[in-house]
Amino acid sequence: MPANLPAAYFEAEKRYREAKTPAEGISALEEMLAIMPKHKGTDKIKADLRRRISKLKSKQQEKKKLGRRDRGYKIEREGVGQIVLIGPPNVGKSALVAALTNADPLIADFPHSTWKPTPGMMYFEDIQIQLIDTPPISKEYMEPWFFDMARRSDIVLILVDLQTDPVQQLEETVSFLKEHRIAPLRLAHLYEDKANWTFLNFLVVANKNDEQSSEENFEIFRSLLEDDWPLENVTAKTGYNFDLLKQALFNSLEIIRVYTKAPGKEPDLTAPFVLKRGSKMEDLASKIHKDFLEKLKYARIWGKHVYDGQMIQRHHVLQDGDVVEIHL
Ligand SMILES: Nc1nc2c(ncn2[C@@H]2O[C@H](COP(=O)(O)OP(=O)(O)OP(=O)(O)O)[C@@H](O)[C@H]2O)c(=O)[nH]1
Ligand SMILES: [Mg+2]
Repeated sequence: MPANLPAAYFEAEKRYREAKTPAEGISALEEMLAIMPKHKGTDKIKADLRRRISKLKSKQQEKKKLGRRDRGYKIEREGVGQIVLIGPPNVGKSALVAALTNADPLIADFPHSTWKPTPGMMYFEDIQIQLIDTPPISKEYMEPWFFDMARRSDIVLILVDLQTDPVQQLEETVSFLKEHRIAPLRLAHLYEDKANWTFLNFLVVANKNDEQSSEENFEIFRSLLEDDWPLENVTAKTGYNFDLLKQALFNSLEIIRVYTKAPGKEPDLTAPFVLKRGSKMEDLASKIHKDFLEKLKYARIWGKHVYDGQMIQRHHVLQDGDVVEIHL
């Protein structure tokens, strides 16, 4: 305990010890948290205070049953997709978000260091994807916003730690999400009553692949999984396999990038139009301008699955990387 704490801290602590209701305890703990000076030496104590607050809040919630919903944090969408990182404590969620994006969440060698969501933007080639760092899952208490945030996202990235017990961590996280009616899209057919469920793309990522035997560990992890999960492995600390992870996230978003050009000019390759996979020429036209859809006569296209300058009609399905010249 740092020695330079003001008297008010000890008064709050006394109130905490003498609290008769969870509400009194929470208010005292929150005061202690607010008084605690901000420096590295107090991070652990603050995490411990937050854990105690969580515990009391879970008690309080049991009492209230379903009280009014705390809207909590709502993170504005930015970029072409939103990915929420979910997992047990200390697996490296904050480290991964810090390494892949411009965000700077606290990374710490003790569990429960994160207690609020932190968004950051990750570049993938010429587009940006939003990643959100979240607090660890906990059976005791989760803030209600956590699940709303997960449901609103495009992809759930489940992070596990290859150096501890990744199989158990994955099982726990999946069953935790299931308890809150969030399940993988590819298994949706197994659910009879789909009405109250949210089905999302899941990607499982094994972090801390930086031990000597880690490739082997990863193969063992893969072989131990009962289900055929989409899997990647990375090392947040070194950036190992980040390219593969970014590509996998882009693929899971199921989007394509299409570039436009004016006749006789070079294409503008700096600002792609982003469309859902399977989109047609007419979808691009209406995205550019509402009048274009009506006026569209034909287009010429350059890309992997066409010959250069091929003429296409409005029902032509576009591919990632296509360059299109629109004729009105
Ligand atoms: N060896 C190794 N350690 C890592 C790696 N990534 C993160 N760590 C360490 O793991 C610990 C936990 O990292 P965090 O990013 O704080 O983990 P977290 O999942 O955000 O933890 P909570 O917020 O408590 O849930 C820290 O000591 C990190 O330095 C990695 O790739 N390799
Ligand atoms: Mg964290």
